[in-house]
Amino acid sequence: MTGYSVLSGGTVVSSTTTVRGDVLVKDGKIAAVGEFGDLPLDGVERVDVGGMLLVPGGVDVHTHIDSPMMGTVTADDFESATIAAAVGGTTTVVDFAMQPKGNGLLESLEAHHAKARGKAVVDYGFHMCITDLYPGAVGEFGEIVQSGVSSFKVFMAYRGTLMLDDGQMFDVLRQARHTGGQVCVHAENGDVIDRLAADLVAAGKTGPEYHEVARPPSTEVEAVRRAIRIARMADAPLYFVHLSTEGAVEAVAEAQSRDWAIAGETCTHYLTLGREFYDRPGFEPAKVVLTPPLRTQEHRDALWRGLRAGSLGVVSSDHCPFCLEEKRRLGEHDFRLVPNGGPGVEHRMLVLYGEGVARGRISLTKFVDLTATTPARQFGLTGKGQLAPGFDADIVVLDPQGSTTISAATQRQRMDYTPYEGWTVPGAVKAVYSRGELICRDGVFVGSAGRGRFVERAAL
Ligand code: DUC
Ligand code: ZN
Ligand code: ZN
Repeated sequence: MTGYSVLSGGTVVSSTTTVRGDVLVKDGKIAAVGEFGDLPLDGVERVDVGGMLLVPGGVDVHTHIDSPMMGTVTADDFESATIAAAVGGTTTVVDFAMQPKGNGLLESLEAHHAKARGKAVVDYGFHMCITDLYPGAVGEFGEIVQSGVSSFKVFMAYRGTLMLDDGQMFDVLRQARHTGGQVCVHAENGDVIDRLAADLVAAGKTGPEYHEVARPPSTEVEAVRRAIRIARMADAPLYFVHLSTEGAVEAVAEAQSRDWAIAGETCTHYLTLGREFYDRPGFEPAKVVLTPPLRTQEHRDALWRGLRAGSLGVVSSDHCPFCLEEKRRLGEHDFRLVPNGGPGVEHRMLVLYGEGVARGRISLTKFVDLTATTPARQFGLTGKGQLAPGFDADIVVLDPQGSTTISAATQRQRMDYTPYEGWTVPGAVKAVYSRGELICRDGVFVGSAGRGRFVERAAL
């Protein structure tokens, strides 16, 4: 027994190349990538992956697992969310550790660690989500970054609960830069949204379909442009989460053309689902009470262009699951109370493969770049996101001839719906390896709870 195993005869995809080859694995790491067919590999366990694509395990840098939000808690715990991630081909998540108002940053972070420990089935990291910048809070940034949590998230919306004002955002940016952390921002003009929403409710427009009306594209674009200016004043890099509009892509591209350290992500649903969802009858639109909301085709086209041009570098899921029944319980009579978010970690890889690669919108190498390589690099996951010697052997065996039908009845995320109900997408995840261990076979999770490790991420 040599401890080696080899996945042989597949097509190995990186963010830049697609080559026929084998992947040699030892002790949970990739030992070599090449053609080993003629070598006498005695005692090496061989797995035939002929006809299959071998891609790096997905890195989803935007999830909210077991997280308090809008008077409730997201529906997945670390076990169910990471099993869902695994069966969908994602082997690392970076989750938002929420600071409940009134609680300290370090104590909130520790509470989130406790939720993940013993439960996560894939590797995970955290961003520190700041909702309450109490005196002395920035003094804790150094310790947080040193503990491997090298990014923070702030909100420009949800005044009174999550939002920081511009001055506080400036403080966070400045101190994050000093401590080697980066800041992620939710960019929407929350005050304008609150007024638009209040007007709608006052006019009796209380249904979930009005969530979209209260959050027009300009509320995102204005906040993106303002946040870029504030980041420049603080001389700090900035990463935009969940961008949804053409104007936001333009603002980010403009900043990048000036060589400013501005990065942006969009999410699977903004690329693949349209605002028409809000025209569905009854309470159905609540399924896509996501923030920001779904947009028109024009915006989707701009997002795809942004991915191809490189101004948007990451596609995340923004997995923030609330069951429809929970949305109804809280917000049936007032859309402002519907918890904002939906499921996505399970289907990010395959929906992007189907809608992106199979439809010719992005190349296979770009798919790998957006789902694994750039998110890992952006967030200091130095051992993840590539099938190259020395990297963790997080490998997805993807059957390009296969197909997958998405349904709430069969999904592993702990949810009573999926916005992709009934979709059949090209591609199937045949096997998933995490640090060399087979954890999924033919869509069935075969790993164990608690095997996932907290990954300390590098500072900037
Ligand atoms: N922002 C997120 O990143 N996720 C869900 C809700 C929100 O406002
Ligand atoms: Zn957000
Ligand atoms: Zn989110």
